Amino acid sequence: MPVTTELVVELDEKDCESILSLVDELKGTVDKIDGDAVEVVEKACINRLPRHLIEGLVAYRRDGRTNGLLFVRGIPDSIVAFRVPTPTSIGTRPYPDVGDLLLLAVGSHLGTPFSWSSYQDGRLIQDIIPVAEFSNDQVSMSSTTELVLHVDAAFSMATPDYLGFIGIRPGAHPVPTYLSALCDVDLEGGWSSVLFRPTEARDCNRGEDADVTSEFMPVLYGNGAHPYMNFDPVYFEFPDPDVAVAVSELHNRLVSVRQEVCLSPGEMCFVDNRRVAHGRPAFTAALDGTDRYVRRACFAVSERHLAGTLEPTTLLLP
Ligand SMILES: O=C(O)CCC(=O)C(=O)O
Ligand SMILES: [Fe+2]
Repeated sequence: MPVTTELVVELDEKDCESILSLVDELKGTVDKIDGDAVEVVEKACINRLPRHLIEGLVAYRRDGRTNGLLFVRGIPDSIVAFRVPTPTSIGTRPYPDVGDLLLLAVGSHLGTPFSWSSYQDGRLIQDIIPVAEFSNDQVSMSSTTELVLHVDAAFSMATPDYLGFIGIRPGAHPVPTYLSALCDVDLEGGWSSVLFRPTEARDCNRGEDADVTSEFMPVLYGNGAHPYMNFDPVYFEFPDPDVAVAVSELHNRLVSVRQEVCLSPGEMCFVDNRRVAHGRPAFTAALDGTDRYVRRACFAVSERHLAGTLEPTTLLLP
């Protein structure tokens, strides 16, 4: 069971009124989300978001002692923005809408949103929805397979610092997101020491014809008592058998501390993608507009390490 607590910011009626009027203004100004639009959103938010929300975001960014989760609650789930049907394919819904702008207005206080040009048409805010053609895959659009605990873009220079999720619809039978904080895992006892050494991690999911790519990085890194993780046991395999065994032990321990979170419409969750793994159980998708619907964005605290690869006008990586 998790032993640490997350940060929660509760918005009251007045807070919500001011945020929603800000987002309404933005809706009239921003007709796509790219580098320029992100700047417009960031400038519009200066002195406009509730003070305790900003304080919560700053505390979350600064305080490594919490478990790496921040929830922002209180946006009324009755607002029209959350009555949109769940799309059944990617790239067909109006973009941006109020949900996108809410996630961006709040999340941009943690970092710069970015994505990959090949992912969901290069949209900075992606739909986590079941899509028929991906049902059996190990991707956010699957449904019949469990999405195994992982951090996004592990073993990469572009590992996001934070992921932002906003609930749009829980689905008729609510489907949770699994969240497992590394600080809830007991790393004592020597079993984890091999994970702190740089090791070969082979990307084993690129299809049969593609070259296998390897990275040499540690699975756990940073402070020994409060480490970060490169964890994605489905996409990466480890030729060193000691590492493979320890990764599987880490997986079991992350499963044993995992929490299940169902985001209600308008509820936001920010996840420290280096300290908290996420996943999702298998579920049956109806594909009729009523399925679970979450949106997601990746944030980088600093773009310096991405300079030269992150396209500044689109905020996309190749
Ligand atoms: O479906 C979920 O809750 C998580 C999906 C996921 O892994 C992601 O969006 O990165
Ligand atoms: Fe993910």
